[in-house]
Amino acid sequence: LPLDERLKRRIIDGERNGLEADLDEALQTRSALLIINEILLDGMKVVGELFGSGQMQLPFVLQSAEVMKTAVAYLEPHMDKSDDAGKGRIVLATVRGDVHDIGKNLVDIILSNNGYEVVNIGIKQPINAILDAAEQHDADAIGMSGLLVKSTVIMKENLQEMATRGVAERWPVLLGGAALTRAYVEDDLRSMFSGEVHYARDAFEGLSLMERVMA
Ligand code: B1M
Repeated sequence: LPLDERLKRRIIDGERNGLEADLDEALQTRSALLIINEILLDGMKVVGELFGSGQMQLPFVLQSAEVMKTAVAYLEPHMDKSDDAGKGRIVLATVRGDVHDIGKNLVDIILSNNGYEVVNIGIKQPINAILDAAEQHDADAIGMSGLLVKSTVIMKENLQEMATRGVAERWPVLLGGAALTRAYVEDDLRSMFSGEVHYARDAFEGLSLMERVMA
């Protein structure tokens, strides 16, 4: 198989033997970010489709996710880092009941490499923990990730809870994850939330939104 196909296959098959050698080869012609965006994420997309259509069982999805994480960790030192630092601080979490963290961790990497301080508090985080961390670290923004349809409802509840506590205007909120849509965030959620809430389609939009809310 050609290199790109081979790498994509490694994600789909959850096969990590020889992964590093293939990544090294890919790095000779492309940046680490391009490899992630154009090849590896394509593989994860196929995994999602196979799982969604019942052609792949959960333990194999987990294996694919592990190979994806290994690949991202391997590529991370090869990514461009800006010299700026201290551009702002964001608390990042996957919401309550949701374990998906590959996307959230990519957002962490992209923001960290571009001068932001990221307090990544992990998966399955209830709103209490998110707000406590934002308070404790004197965050400039809050980022919530969630991939399940259920998580989009939880995000709405989280915004309601922020309003109830009187902190809706205290932190701009960035939302991302596969089950969200721009319309849901920018129409439904914005109409019920007095603070700032933004939708990020991917980690790069997360970065440009962070640039915007910090401006
Ligand atoms: Co799960 N899973 N999963 N899963 N899984 C999905 C999400 C699903 C769509 C698969 C499917 O059916 N086709 C489906 C959800 C369906 C729904 O809700 N309607 C699903 C399901 C059902 C489940 C379980 C319930 C399965 C079960 O137990 N029966 C279970 C849920 C457990 C739980 O959360 N309570 C489950 C478990 C798992 C694994 C553990 C096996 C594994 C996760 C491993 C891990 O993350 N550590 C897993 C995986 C890998 C997936 C798929 C295949 C791939 C997700 C992924 O990592 N994508 C996924 C299929 C899919 O998404 N279509 C699926 C790559 C990643 C980079 O993309 O996270 O979307 P993503 O991030 C993107 C953007 O969304 C954005 O930036 C990233 C790209 O730049 N982004 C942000 C994300 N967060 C952001 C935050 C921001 C800004 C941008 O600012 C704050």
